[in-house]
Amino acid sequence: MVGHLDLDYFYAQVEEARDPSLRGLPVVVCVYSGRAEDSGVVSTANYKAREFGIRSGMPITLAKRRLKEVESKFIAMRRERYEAYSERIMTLLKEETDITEQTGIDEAFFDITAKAGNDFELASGIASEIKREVFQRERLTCSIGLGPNKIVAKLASDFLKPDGLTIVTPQQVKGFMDPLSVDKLYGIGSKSSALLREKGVVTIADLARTDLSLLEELFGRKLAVYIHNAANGVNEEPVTERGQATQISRIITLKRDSRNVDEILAQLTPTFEDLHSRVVEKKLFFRTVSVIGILTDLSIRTRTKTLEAPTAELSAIGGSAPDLLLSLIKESGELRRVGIKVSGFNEVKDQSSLAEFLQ
Ligand code: DGT
Ligand code: CA
Repeated sequence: MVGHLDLDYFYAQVEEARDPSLRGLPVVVCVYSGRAEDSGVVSTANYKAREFGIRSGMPITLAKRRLKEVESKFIAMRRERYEAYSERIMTLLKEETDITEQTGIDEAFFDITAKAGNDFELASGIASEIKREVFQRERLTCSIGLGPNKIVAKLASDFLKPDGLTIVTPQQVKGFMDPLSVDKLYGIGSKSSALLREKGVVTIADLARTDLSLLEELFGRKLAVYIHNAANGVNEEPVTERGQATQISRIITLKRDSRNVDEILAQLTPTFEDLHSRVVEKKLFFRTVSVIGILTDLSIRTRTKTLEAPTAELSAIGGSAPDLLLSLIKESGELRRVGIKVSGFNEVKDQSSLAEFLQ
């Protein structure tokens, strides 16, 4: 018994929850690049704004043009705020389900086989309860899909949005999946679906009927088998709890392309504290510090330093960055974006007992 939860128009909905005066207006959350006024892209938009054709990834200038005639609200993305909501909701989900596998900032699979067995009515009650709790605690709506496996659950959460609850029993799987377009299937991106369309494969029903040999030609053996099974509603992949983060990073876009160390450091340094506070929050010790450079041709360069011992000190980040950046720039052209990353984590296991001891 697998579920998939996806928060509705997540970043924009968080902004609405914090500021009720936004309700009813088109709300657009933007990632401003800082280069020129209004340069950057739309991160997401609420459903009112989507009625005007606003989409994730669209240039902010275009979104503003489309909303020129109506009262609307453009807000700069506040990632930390959304992460805090996400963490609380994922914790809630862990309390309500047997296994939770977070797959993005606003989505997760969950398994409730131990709680509900094969009883879809019981499972639907649990899903309604999760929706109610999320709304009561955070004032946010989400959409949930329930099915016999991950493939079906994911399709189901996407089927009815916002605030949806879609239940697909094993008997209903085929009828539910058949008419859907292949690009809805988890693991099929726009490139793969374009390839399939060329072969006349448009719906999942078409895909389910397609010869495995043709799929192998297009995608190779391994992916072909996965896709063939998925299209037939078959997927055995278990919901598995994910481990700790393996790296934490911050990346910024420079005000202008540059290979001047001082100029770049001046813009990168303010991100160190933010990065460091994430490390502290997650109670991690890091062993490596990296500087990442994204060049004007969008190629990526990295320089990494391994520390003598794991640490959680801010000074280890600030102390390593200049040399790493210098060495990176020596062998590269102008940077467009630059980032800082820590990894090689050791969890601090006894934090609470240590805190008690110190008291
Ligand atoms: P939904 O699920 O269709 O109701 O709408 P969202 O906004 O929750 O969309 P989703 O689930 O694909 O993405 C979750 C969040 O991730 C979204 O609120 C903002 C962010 N995001 C999604 N796509 C993009 C993108 O293309 N660029 C940026 N910067 N952020 C994105
Ligand atoms: Ca979402």
